[in-house]
Amino acid sequence: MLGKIISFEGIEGTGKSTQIQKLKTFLDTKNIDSVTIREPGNTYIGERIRYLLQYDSNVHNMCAETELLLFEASRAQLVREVILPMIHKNTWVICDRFFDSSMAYQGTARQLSEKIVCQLNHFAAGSCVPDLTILLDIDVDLALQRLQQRKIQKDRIENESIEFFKHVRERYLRLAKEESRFFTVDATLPVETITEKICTHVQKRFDL
Ligand code: Z5A
Repeated sequence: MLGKIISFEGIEGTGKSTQIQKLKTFLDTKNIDSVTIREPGNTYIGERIRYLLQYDSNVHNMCAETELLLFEASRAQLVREVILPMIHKNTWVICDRFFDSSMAYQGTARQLSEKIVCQLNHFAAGSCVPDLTILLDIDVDLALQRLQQRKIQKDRIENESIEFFKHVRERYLRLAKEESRFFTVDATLPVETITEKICTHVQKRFDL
């Protein structure tokens, strides 16, 4: 039997990392082996790409096409080095972002061809499609306020305009309407309420 893939999506500051840890704890109580991973990253190559994409202070002029290809390169490595081996061991994989991020950020907000993003997503992810995608949805201003409170250094993409993140959010909401694998949760609710909604949904969806 193959392990399931559950991805979390949303603009920054929606609480993805917080809820991923809570879902992992819930799966532990059900005796389901799981790992948490993040995109970009989680392999040597992926972490090097993450640094280049987000924190390298020598990067000032990365074009959108390069950005997309770097996210896809990190994804291709992650799928083959981590995700496929894990699901073949019947371990569930909880992903902090997956290919829907490329559609929302590079396809819509960076205005690249959605057809090309879709083709590259398929090329990089191969047969790996999330069994469930949890979209944490929040107003952009509120999410940015949360990030300001966190007071850690902003990365290259976090410095984009509010308009940029509004486009990302709108595309996520459209994806959630188009694809039945999505479950959208109001990310302004208290942490515990969101966890309860997610765990109840996972329990029902996978008959746990
Ligand atoms: N990117 C892309 O462009 N294309 C791609 O294909 C991929 C990614 C894969 C990766 O960011 C960047 O790469 C991201 C998209 C782009 N860029 N941006 N900008 P990352 O991995 O560094 O981080 P992130 O994914 O954007 O998430 P984050 O900033 O770490 O936030 P989060 O994980 O969603 O939230 P959190 O850390 O759990 O919570 C944020 C704060 O809110 C924290 O202080 C919490 O205590 C608080 N919090 C959480 N939940 C609540 C609730 N319910 N109420 C109140 N406060 C809360």
